[in-house]
Order: sequence, then structure tokens, then C-alpha cells
Amino acid sequence: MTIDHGKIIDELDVSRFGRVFVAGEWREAVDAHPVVDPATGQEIGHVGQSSAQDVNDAVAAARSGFLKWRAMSTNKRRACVLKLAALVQEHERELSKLESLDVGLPVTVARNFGVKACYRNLEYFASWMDKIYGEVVPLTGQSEGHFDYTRREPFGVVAVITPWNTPMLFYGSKVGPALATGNAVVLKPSELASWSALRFAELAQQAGFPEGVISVVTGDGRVGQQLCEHPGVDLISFTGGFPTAQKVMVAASKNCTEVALELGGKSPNIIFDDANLAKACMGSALGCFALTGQACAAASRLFVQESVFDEVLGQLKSFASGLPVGDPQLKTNIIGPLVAQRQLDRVMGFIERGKASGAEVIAGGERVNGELASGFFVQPTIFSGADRGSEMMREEIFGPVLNVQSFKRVDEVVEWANDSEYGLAAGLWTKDVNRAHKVAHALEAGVVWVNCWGTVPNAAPFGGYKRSGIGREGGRDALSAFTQVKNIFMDLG
Ligand code: TXE
Repeated sequence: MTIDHGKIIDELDVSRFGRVFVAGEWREAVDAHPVVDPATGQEIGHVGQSSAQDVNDAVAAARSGFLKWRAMSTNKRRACVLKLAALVQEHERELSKLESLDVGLPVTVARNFGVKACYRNLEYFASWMDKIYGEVVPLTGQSEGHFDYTRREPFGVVAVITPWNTPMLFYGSKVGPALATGNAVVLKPSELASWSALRFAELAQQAGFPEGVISVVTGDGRVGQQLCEHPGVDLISFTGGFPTAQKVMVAASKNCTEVALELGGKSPNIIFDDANLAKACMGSALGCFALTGQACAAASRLFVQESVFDEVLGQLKSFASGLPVGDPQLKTNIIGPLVAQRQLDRVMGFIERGKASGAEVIAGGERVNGELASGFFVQPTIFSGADRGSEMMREEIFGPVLNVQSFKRVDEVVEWANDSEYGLAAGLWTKDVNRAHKVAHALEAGVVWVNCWGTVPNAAPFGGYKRSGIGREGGRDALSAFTQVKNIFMDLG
């Protein structure tokens, strides 16, 4: 049956999302981009392009919102953040459907990786709000009568620029700590994924934040660029691709604005011959194919020890071929469409060039046809034997494409795993605890998973080495990322 989202579109009332939320009020945007349902290829609504004036007004409102927010008691501020978390939870089903419709994430994935992660992060960071404090600095060698202490203070106005792969997650993991540490936020969602940001803003308004503490300016990269160059922005928290991050850094250099970057990866995953192979195969396949491969920490390079290579390849093949691909609004589907035509073209380009290079297709390798032909669906694809220097092994594909290679020795696989410009995540599967620690320490990645893939507890730091970013999100590290340290030295004499 071909996919028909007409009823869901009416139910979610998406026609109101051509607006932006600035200075506590809803404005019609000056221009609009069409929103295309990735599952059907049909235009289903619009997202607004904010004007330069909208951005200036949002930043100015955030400045005055920040002063009001800072003046409130911690208890009152925490109540607002917790109220927002409760409202997101209350609207969990609706938000999951909305996200699924807009970006094509299977609804269960949108719920678990997006909406739940959002309110749980908001709750987690709310619980830190009365536990952020500085230190008394020991004054070794200083004469009596002096006192030195530090304070952790908010930056002020934070521009939060987000991508399209798991938008709701970022409203918890970025907006959450920004607010909890006392900042005001101007949120710029991806032009491919703005509807949930606007719904989030509606809920924030209901939660009772002072005017200007949260604004949402939608639109394409020009809006992000203006925010990054804006003298009124004190911190840029960006998640996206490396080429855009370079532009963000150049723009931020205009005012020496602090940047925190969470970028992509080409994450290595290693299966040793003593691993629980059934668990390793399932975890490795889902580590790559979850979110239809559109995950910064996708396990896209798999290295398998030679003696179990054929068995692993066989298990991966049958697992990948059996993954349910289809309508993302159905709870039973695990693989949805890619977010947009441009992403489909990009991923199919990698697949076609991979085939032409002589790499062997083990599973998939085609766009999904038949009833799903008008959507942006790609079969979960496995390649074996790609050249380690080829683009498939080096570039972030951001689609359901897994590359498998065999290895013999620990030292060679560690070298190959680290042979990447990226360093976001890595994983290994073994029953040998000594080897697990040794290899985990040797891998150049901000996150290493052992006998699992993808779990990021709220309290754990998350971020990358090398081209995968600057700074850490999550846990206590996020509190540092969203605050600056002030030192106060006093002469008590
Ligand atoms: O991301 P962009 P795109 C990678 C992934 C993907 C590729 C391209 O490989 O295939 O990037 O995706 C805003 N100044 N990741 O083009 O451009 C933009 O509007 C300031 C990995 O969609 O990085 C959006 O809000 N902002 C990644 C945000 O930047 C600008 C997730 C991200 O978009 C801007 C997404 C500018 N000059 C893509 N230009 C991950 N880390 O998970 C655009 N933007």
C-alpha cells in the first residue's frame, strides 16, 4: 500500500509552522521553504525564512531575557525547566509523530532517541541547577589577608544551531544545559527539521519562561551565519557537518565568539574473534543502520577478525536484509527514508561509486522501489573489501551504508581504526577485559563503546576528537561548556 499521511498532517495542524518565535511573540516569516515528506516525496507544508530583522530582534530579546532569567531565583528557574520537560513528556506521542513526518525518522526511533531524550535531558540538567558553584583558590605564598574564589557564570546569549537528524534530542542536550546554567537561547533548527523546534517553542511559552529567554529563528544557513557573526551572541553551540563548522568558526572569529562544535564521524567498530557474535552482529548492524545511518556516531567502518569474518558477514547480511523498511509512522518499521532528495542523491552517489570501485555488495545497494519509490528510501547496504583509502572508508556518508573489512592483529586494527580525520566514536566487541581496556585506551575517539553501541547516558560526556568537534556535551562537562569562569581576588586588608 502506498503511504498516505494526509490524516496525520491534518491532525498535527502543520499549517501554522510557517512562523518564527521572536521576543515572546509569533511572527509570520518573510519568506518560506517548502517542506517535503521524505516518505512520499510530496510537499506537505512550509517552514519560514527569518529576516535579518527577526534575527536581530531575537538576539536583542535574548539579551533582555537573559537579564530577567538571571535575576530569578534558582527554584523558579528550575520550575520553568521542569515544567517544559513535563510538557514535552505530556506531548510525547504528538511530537514523535511530528518529528517522524518532518524528517522521516521511524516514529519509535523519534520517540526514544528524540522526544524521550529531550525531556530526560531537561530533567537531568534541571537537577544540576542548584549545584553549580566555583572554588576557593588556595593562595600559596600570598600574604595573609587575601581571598580568591571563582564563580561559574552563564555566557549570556547562546545561539544553538541544530541539524536535522535527531532534532528533539538537541533541544534537551543543548538547550537544556544552556538554560540550566542561566543563559538565554536563540535556537536555529535545520531548514529540513524545524517543525518540532516550533512546537517546542509553543510548549516553552506555556512553561512560563520570561520573554526572550527562548526564541526560534527558522531558515537556511544564512540565518545561522548571521547568528554566528552577531556581536550580541556570546556562545555558539553547533551540531552539523564539518564544512559548515568551518564557516561557523570563521564567522565566530569576527567577534571572538566562543564555539562548541559537535560534528560528524566515520566511527570504527571492531569485532574480535572471542566476542559474542550474535550480540556483536546485531549491535554492529543497528549501530550503523539506526536512524537510517543518519547519525553522527554511526558505526560505519566495521573491522572483523579474520577467523570469524565469514560468519559475521553472513549474520550481518541476513540481519540487514530482514530489517523492516517502510512508512516511518508505523511502529513496526525500523528503517525510514533519508531526510531529503539531496541526502538521497548524496548516499546513492557513494553507493554507485563504491560499486564502480570494485567493492563487493553483500546486502542492499539500491534505492527501494515499488510502493516506496516516491520516498527517499535506500536499502540497508553492506560493502566488503573497499579500499581503506577510498572515499567510502574515509568520508561520512550519513546513510545506511556499512563497510566491513577483515583484520588479523590488534596492532593493525588499532592503526586502521585511528586512520581517520574524524574521532567521534569507536566500539569493540570482546570477552577479554584486558584487551577491552587496552584497545579502548588506544582508540582516538571521544566515546568508546564496549560490547554495545550507541548508549549515551545523560550524565556522560559526549563529543569528538580531531575533526569531530570541540568541547563536550552531556553530564557535568555540559555545565562547563555553557558557563565561563570568573575569578575574584580580594584584598581583605
Ligand atoms: O548539515 P549542515 P547538512 C553531516 C552529514 C551530512 C552533511 C550535510 O555528513 O551529510 O553534514 O548535512 C546550519 N553558518 N552532518 O548540510 O549544513 C543549517 O541551516 C551557520 C553531521 O544538512 O552542517 C543547519 O541548521 N549555520 C551532523 C545546521 O547548520 C549554518 C548532523 C547544520 O547543517 C550555515 C547533520 C552557516 N554558514 C549533518 N550553513 C552530525 N554531527 O550529526 C548551514 N547552517
